[in-house]
Amino acid sequence: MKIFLKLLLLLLVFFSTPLKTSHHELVFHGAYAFETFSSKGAAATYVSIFNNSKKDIIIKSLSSEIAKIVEIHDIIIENEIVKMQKVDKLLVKAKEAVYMQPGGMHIMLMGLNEKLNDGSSFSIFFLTESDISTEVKVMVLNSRLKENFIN
Ligand SMILES: [Cu+2]
Repeated sequence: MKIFLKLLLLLLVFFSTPLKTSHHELVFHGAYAFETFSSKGAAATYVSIFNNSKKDIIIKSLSSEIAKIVEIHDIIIENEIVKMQKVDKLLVKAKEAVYMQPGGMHIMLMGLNEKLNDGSSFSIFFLTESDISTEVKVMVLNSRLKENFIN
């Protein structure tokens, strides 16, 4: 019964549409994360964001059922040490795109509520400064693909 309820909740999350939807504003493409072997800790997610509109758009917050904290991180090099830095507001300029990828800008899921399983998917909600929420489905990929990406 518990499993059934969980499945039902998952289905509801997948098929529900955000309250406010906007077309031709931000388009999210190819969101993915790698499977994790523990339900604890953090995981990174990557997505490409396209702004097809004529105005700059700022993403002010992210959320997901799968993690307690969802942040955008950038990679900076300080005194030859690679560090992650939180991006409080992500500017996606008019007619431009932001590409996230391993080794660069990424979405950090902290305090995972469950293990990310190969072949499954989950949602992240992106909220813009004009309070438009967009649900983005993230595919969970096999961790073996990760090595191929980095090398
Ligand atoms: Cu990070």
